[in-house]
Amino acid sequence: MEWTILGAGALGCVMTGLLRQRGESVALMLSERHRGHFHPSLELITLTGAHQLIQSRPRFPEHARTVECLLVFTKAYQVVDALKELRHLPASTPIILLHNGLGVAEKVQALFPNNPLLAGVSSHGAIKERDWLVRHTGKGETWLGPLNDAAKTWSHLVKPLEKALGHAEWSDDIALHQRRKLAINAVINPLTACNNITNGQLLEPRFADVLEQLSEEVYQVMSRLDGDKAETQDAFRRRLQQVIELTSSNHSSMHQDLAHGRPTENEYISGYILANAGNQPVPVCSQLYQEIERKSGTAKPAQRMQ
Ligand code: KPL
Repeated sequence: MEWTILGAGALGCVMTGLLRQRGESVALMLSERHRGHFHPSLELITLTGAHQLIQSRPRFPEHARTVECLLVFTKAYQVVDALKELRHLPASTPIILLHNGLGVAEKVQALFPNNPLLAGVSSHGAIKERDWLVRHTGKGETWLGPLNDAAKTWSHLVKPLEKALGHAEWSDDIALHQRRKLAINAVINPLTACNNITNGQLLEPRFADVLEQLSEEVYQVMSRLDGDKAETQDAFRRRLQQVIELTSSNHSSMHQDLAHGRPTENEYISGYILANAGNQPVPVCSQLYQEIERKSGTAKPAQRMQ
């Protein structure tokens, strides 16, 4: 089976490299802006600092009919437009969404009602140094699971992913993993983006109060959504602290998006918290949401596609 990667950003390219290193067949689905410019050799800087040239097959939307398994690594706000280009995707082809945040899957399900729809949650670290040069910055976990009934028979996909990534596991409740990741992103991403800091700088005493207040707001909203599967507040704090420490030298994806004048995933991260807050006051989350919206107001729609 051939994997097709949609979204040649940092994580999409690192995954391409890791799968190719294990002998998997991988195609990269490219957009119009790459036509005629594609450099077929992707360069991957591994965790040990080695540079490796990675070969993958370039594909364009007219090849959608031949896609066997689609891994979607585009940003949350790009997913629907990118998938609309692939309307000839066979109905049997599984679509695996790996973006940050929530609120996209429902739209994809409406576009492709018969396809197996899955979500993936990955904590691998990746940085795009420039086009076709990516650095793998951290090994993480990868979870995969079904978002509709048709996807329930696709658990065998984790085997090759586990070989390539070190860890990959199937979860029948992938939505819980997505919400847990979103809770972390809803704290780290807007705070680092608004304050122009690395993830690790969040542990400086000057951010202690705002970090505590935002964590509390996010925990209260998300734990209500998780119901009896909710983690304790202490467990959430420990997990947050661990992610901050593990990614301390990273700039969060939202920080990078703002810094490069790109649109952000604000709507799908902080926007999701606001939309699900009900009667619970979320003043810090709301203020950060507005600040990100204001700061990213200059990002042009034309920059939305990778
Ligand atoms: O997922 C991330 C992101 O930046 O989007 C974290 C975990 C915060 C790492 O930077």
